[in-house]
Amino acid sequence: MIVLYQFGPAFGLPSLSPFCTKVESYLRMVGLDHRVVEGDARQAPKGKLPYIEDRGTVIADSGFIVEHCKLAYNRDPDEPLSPAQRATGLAVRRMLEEHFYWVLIYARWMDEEGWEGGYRDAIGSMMPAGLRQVGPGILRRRLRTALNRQGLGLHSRAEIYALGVSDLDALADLIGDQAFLFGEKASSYDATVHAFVWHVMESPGDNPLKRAVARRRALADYVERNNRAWGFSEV
Ligand SMILES: N[C@@H](CCC(=O)N[C@@H](CS)C(=O)NCC(=O)O)C(=O)O
Repeated sequence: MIVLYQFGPAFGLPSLSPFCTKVESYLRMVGLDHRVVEGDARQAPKGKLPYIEDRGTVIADSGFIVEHCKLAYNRDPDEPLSPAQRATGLAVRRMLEEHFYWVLIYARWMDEEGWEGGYRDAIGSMMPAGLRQVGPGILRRRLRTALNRQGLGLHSRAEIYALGVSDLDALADLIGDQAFLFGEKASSYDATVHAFVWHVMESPGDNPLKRAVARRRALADYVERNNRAWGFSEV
């Protein structure tokens, strides 16, 4: 059985990390048996979660995990997609994982609304008792440096959120009134979209991203539909 190592649950989400939620969504979508274990990024092969262990093989990175499962178990929900749909799916995935992710980092770690609103405590609760007081602040400083080096952190609060809201608006326009990103059947790209939008909805505090999801009803409906379809309602 596949063992999925991920960050623990928080705010009603199955994991604090959208990449971990993405993998769990995919595994549920394609009906692959798996066991979820709380992992430690310091022990992870690439220093990040998620990673999986599958019959003695360890695979790190959500994208490589999905590719492995598609091949090893012949569970490729993207098979019916046209080349143009796959190209769109990949572009959407990259937008969320390589750009929007940093906006989410800002909302959770840098914006006082998210940090004081519950994120600091959520991070602290996952640390050993002796580190709970100082640990979150140390990680916050490291992430501020990372965010500045990536470039997003150099913008103003209003600019960062405007960039994120334009990603969410693009998603809402793409989904429209469809059940999933490409119609009536879910694809692996839905695992990413579902995870990131769900993580916005359940982030602590108030911010323009949450307001954008509330304004674009298609997004909230999409998440609720996916949660039901993949049995997340009882998380
Ligand atoms: N490209 C990776 C990204 C995974 C990732 O960024 N994980 C973060 C949590 S959201 C992590 O483990 N961070 C711990 C660290 O950097 O120390 C994937 O798709 O799995």
